[in-house]
Amino acid sequence: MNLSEIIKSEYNKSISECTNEEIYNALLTLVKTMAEGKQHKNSKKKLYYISAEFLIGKLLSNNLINLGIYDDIKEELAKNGKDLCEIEEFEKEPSLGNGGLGRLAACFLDSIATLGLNGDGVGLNYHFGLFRQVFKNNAQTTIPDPWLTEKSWLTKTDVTYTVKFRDMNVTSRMYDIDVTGYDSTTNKLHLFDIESVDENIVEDGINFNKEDIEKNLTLFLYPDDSDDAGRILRIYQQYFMVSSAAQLILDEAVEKGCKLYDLADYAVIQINDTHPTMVIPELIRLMVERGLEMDDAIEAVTRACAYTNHTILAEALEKWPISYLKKAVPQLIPIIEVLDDKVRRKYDDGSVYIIDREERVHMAHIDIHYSSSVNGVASLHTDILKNVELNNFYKIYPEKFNNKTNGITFRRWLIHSNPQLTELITSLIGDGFKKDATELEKLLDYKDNEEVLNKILSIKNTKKAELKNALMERQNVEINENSIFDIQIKRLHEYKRQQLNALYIIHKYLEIKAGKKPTTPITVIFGAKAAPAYIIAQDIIHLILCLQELINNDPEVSPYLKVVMVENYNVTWAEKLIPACDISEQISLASKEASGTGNMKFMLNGAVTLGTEDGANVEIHDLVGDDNIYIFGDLSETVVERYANGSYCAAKYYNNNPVIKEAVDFITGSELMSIGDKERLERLSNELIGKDWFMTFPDFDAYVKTREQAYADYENRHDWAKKMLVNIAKAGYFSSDRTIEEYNRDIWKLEQ
Ligand code: CR6
Repeated sequence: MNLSEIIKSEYNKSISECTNEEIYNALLTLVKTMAEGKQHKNSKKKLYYISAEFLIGKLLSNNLINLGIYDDIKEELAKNGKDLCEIEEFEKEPSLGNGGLGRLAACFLDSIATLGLNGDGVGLNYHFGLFRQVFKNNAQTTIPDPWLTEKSWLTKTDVTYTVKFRDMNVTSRMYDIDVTGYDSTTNKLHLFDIESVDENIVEDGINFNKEDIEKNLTLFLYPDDSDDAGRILRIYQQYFMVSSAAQLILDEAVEKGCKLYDLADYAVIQINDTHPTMVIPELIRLMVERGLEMDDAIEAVTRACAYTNHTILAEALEKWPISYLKKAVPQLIPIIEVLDDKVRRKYDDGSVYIIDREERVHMAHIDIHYSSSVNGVASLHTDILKNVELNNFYKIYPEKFNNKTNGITFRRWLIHSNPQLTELITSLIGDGFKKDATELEKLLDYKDNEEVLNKILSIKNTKKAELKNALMERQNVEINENSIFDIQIKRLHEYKRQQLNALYIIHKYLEIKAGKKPTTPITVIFGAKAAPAYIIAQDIIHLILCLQELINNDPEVSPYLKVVMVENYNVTWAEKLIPACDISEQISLASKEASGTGNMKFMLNGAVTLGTEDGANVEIHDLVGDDNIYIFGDLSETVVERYANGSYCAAKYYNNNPVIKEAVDFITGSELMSIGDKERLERLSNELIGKDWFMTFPDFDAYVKTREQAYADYENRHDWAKKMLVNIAKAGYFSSDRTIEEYNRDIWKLEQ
């Protein structure tokens, strides 16, 4: 059935007579029907990508593109006086993720389907997602972010499992979202949920009774874990996810004739960060329950599992007190004790034990001992894991460690979000790059082609004008489309150093006040959510919002400098911001950003990176060369060393560097900042002077200097356009198709 036939049968109307909502619903039916016809044939071995987050974004355009009908549908609608972009507005973006890890999982699903691999995602159906961010009085407030509507991409299935907790049994039900591959087969994203969840228990922002598990289990992603009840709720969620996943995996394998001991011939389980770790003891438990010897079950599960580490921040590696696990899932304790005991018998080194002296279970340690692969997500990150953070494990299992540099799907981050650039590229080098992204290198032939360079600049201008309009429409903020768009969008975290960017803004503001005006005006744009329990992160948002108010209302400065923080930054915002960006801020403290993936999206859209030698920036630098990136700051070895010898003293920098002192003092000392909350600003200032754990001060001078250099170079539009072109041309390496091919070649080994 085509679109008009569906509309005829569902509404008994023609396209032009329908409301946008009716057309949206009809498109859902069309896509689902087409996707159904392309289901993967379900070969013997299957990948299960288990993740607490899947930040999938809106799906309509993406599905139309992947099914090859985007242009036709757009045209058909236009002929009938309808606009596909307006219809897309009906779709609510599911906020089933937090940041890069969740978006990575979504890009991976796209590439897995595109490469025709047999692999599904498994996660949870959070009703209110992470949260919706609303700014009030220059601060972040949080409310639920509902996305489930009567008609959506979600299909309720008949698959249900019983999940047993200490104090109750619940029934999990599987809901499916089709994952269409680009010109390829369709896979599934399975999201589990329970029917007893009650959205009405949420009141006053995102607060709810954390102990009422039957009613709260799948309300939110990452519920506040600043108290015991919140932490135990997270364990309930994680176990609910993995117990459902484990039952699904075993059922599907057995149905294909698998003997439990041979699980690895039928299933490979990618554990995305530590949240799904309990799938290991749960699978072992289920196998023993079904008659396998414990040792055999452990071996079978170890062969089938693989673990991806996404962080070197020690505080982000989950460690659950045994007492908490006992409260929620006591059935796993004997298994975890056996796993720990085996480690203790083999190794003397207490740092690799699963259960530590304080009776806490180190989830990553379970993953490393009991999976067959451990990977980092960028080359530098994997090196740091091997040589520093997980060195004791690397010495035991050198063969398990491998690197898989992250990637992004070009279907969403180029074809969908930047059709103008896609069209230009296609007109120059054909459309082979859509399936083989390395073909983008052919663009290098046009490096000195004036006409092409001008077109690239003109597309950037178009995208900047589009963003200007979106900001006006959504946030009633006016920006100058002829200014330099300097953008930092990512979760708010001290290690990502939005505070460094904010200090630069203060410095620049003071310079302009003193009469030193930039040649081209500058618009600094932020987008970031902060975890509700992360106070300093909230304080940094507060500082940025105060600077926004102060600077934008200062008639002396605002013609030259503007600050904008988009509210509720999400995938939909990213799709508008990234194509419009001139300078991509990737300024994390070297050694702390495992990879970053925003950096790749910006590069692909012709933004030039201003960054530290961290995460995948290192690989971007290698690819584009010194002339096409702005690198500054201390190297990761210096940083690692400085932490190790405990020599860093922020106050020394503050006292000895007048530029730093001036910028920091402005936060609490300037009358102009009285628009802010004194407590918040003082806490932030004290944190910087007294601690500055992520070492913003040592990099400050280099940051200012390099940023000024980038702004100066921007003035030569011809040379800048060349840098843009080189960045686009070299982005092919960061296609998630490449990443997934590597996962499959080295770890999954699925039929293609
Ligand atoms: N925050 C890393 O910090 C990486 C993504 C995906 C992160 C980031 O550098 O690009 O994972 N880590 O690998 C975690 O979420 C733990 C992230 O998204």
